[in-house]
Amino acid sequence: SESTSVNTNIVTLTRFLTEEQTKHKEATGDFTLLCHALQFSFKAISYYIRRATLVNLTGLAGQSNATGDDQKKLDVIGNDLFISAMRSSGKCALLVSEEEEEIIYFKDHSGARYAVACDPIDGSSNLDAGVSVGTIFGIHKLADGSAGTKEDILRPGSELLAAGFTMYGASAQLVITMKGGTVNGFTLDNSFGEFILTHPDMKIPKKRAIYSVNEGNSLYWEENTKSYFNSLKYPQDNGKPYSSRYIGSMVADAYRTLLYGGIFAYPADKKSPKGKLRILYECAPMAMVFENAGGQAVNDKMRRMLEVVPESIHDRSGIYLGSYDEVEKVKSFHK
Ligand code: AHM
Ligand code: MG
Repeated sequence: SESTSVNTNIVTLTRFLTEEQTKHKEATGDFTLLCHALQFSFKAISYYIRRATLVNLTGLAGQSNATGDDQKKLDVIGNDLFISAMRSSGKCALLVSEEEEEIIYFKDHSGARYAVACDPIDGSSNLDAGVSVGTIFGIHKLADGSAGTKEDILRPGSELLAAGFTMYGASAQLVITMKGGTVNGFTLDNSFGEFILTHPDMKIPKKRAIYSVNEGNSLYWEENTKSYFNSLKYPQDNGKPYSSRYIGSMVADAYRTLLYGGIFAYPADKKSPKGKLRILYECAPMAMVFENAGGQAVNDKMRRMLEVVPESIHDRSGIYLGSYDEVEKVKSFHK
């Protein structure tokens, strides 16, 4: 009504998922249940991150993870929360986590049809400073007749059923997209304990003069990488140079890029010839979000990121993702 400006017709993530499910006649509700478990893990991780400094959860856990990074206490908690959520959903057959060397198989879930890849807390070097971090996830469906094997997760991103991330920033922002669908953003309302649809049908601006890359690596960059970024900083014809923004949390840098436009890149270089970011739980889910929002994502060879097939579960790739026009420009420098 006109009498109040309070929105009483709120679309929660729960409502959104239910409505999505009814659009698919063949849907069994399993995917929705899996998403509810995901949603719970995001709320729980968000809660612990926000209390970290108060309850002695900053600092190292005293171990290294599968890929040799120092594990923070919150990396361990985030990973445990995520694994428990996936196990208890009963719908997840196998899970790849950045924090686990091997695939986790949930053998007791015979009817489970999904394979999930996740980075429970991405950007954890930022944790102790209270800077934004995030969780990234990608969901595949098992091949027909499969009980869940490595081959079910070593798939190109183009086959992802759903993907997205939650950024734990000033508020928790969840972005999710389904195969062939739109991109929708939700904000966690802490008092309701619900993710509320605040960014329906997100579209990345076609271009914007902002670049996001760790320039401390430029010594190791290949020539075409250097000339591309130099072209942004030293434009010809008296054009204005781009602004630079780099948080060092992929989720936060990508979320800003999604909203404002521009380019996020972590190129492969002479020091990391395969790149730094992981295909299954960093590059591919982000690429799906960006493509479904009208942007593009490519690897160093200018191949569509979603077509890259990982050779191993922790396989890495260089990546450029961003506005449609900006990625075209990236390509023109890599011919
Ligand atoms: P992590 O998964 O160990 O946290 O590392 C991934 C993070 C990304 O969030 C971010 O884009 C990148 O590493 C930053 O790396 P760098 O510190 O080399 O710039
Ligand atoms: Mg991580």
